[in-house]
Amino acid sequence: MTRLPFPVTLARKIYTSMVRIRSFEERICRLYSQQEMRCPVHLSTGQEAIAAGTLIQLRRQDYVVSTHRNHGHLIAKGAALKSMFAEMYGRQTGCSRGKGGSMHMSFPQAGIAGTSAIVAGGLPIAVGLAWGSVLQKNRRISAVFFGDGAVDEGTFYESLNFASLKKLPVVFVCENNFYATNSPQKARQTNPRIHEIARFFRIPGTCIDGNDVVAVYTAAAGAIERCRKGAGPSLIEARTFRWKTHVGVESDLEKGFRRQEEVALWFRRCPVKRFERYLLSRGMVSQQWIDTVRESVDKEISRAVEFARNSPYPRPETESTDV
Ligand SMILES: Cc1ncc(C[n+]2csc(CCOP(=O)(O)OP(=O)(O)O)c2C)c(N)n1
Ligand SMILES: [Mg+2]
Repeated sequence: MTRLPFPVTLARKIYTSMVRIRSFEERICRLYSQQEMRCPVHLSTGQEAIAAGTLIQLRRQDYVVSTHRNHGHLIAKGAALKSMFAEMYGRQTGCSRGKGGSMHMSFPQAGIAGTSAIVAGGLPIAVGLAWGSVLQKNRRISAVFFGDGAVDEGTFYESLNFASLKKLPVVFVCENNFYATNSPQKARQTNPRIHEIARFFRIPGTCIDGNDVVAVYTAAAGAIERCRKGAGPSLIEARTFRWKTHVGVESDLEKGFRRQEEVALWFRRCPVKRFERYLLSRGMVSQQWIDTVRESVDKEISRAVEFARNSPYPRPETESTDV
């Protein structure tokens, strides 16, 4: 891993953010079979470094737009775990009043304008928000996360073009996990180097190891700085891998879409463990500190689940409000 470009206090915050994302989704896996969470779930397990390394650097009022695989982005940007769990459980106290479920979470108090399950649907929304910021001179920037599947859609190119043309403050973050559902990138795209596409629109594009949170932080810092000084958008291609099946809490190995060796290789590159080893080996944290973080996150999640389960369902007469 690259050298830390930030103080240890920040490293600890980033590590904690990654653990909160990982633990949130591990808890979903444990509870999902009870059939109380009835929405489909797309887990970001294995991809935590991208959300944590980028979003720790945004201000609360800055915008984030996300996808069907959104839990990490919400958590890293500051959404409350209890209102996220309540949303998963379809309760009135959920961040989308229990009417969105996992794929349609929003948390405007922390700049999370919305999440779209339409592949590439978030890109023009983020560009529109950024344009609004420029027109209103409110200095809010937008970060938009999307998968390699979004690059198959025309609106990806339109969004890059318009953002570049108007020099909009947008950070485009492509989480290239090499698959869109079960379709490998090489079966869909002529050029697998997504970051190169940005150059045709005169946007700087970089490719990084998305499982190295320090590399993510550094690339995002450059992109955010460009936005803040009015120099326009950037695109980051962060290469990573999802550990679970496309949708649901199981692994998909038995289905044969991905090879055992490929998945095993990425398990060894676990972003959380990697950063943990990095911090421990340099004496930046102690094992005791790690254990305390994990325990307190675990308790926080238990409280959030309790809150969700004890919350009421939305009343039938509110069916068409908030939508
Ligand atoms: C416009 C559109 N087409 C198809 C789908 C069905 N669909 C849902 S997720 C997905 C794959 C997305 O892959 P990617 O963008 O790489 O994100 P990942 O799931 O890998 O995080 C598809 C095809 C959709 N939701 N929207
Ligand atoms: Mg993908």
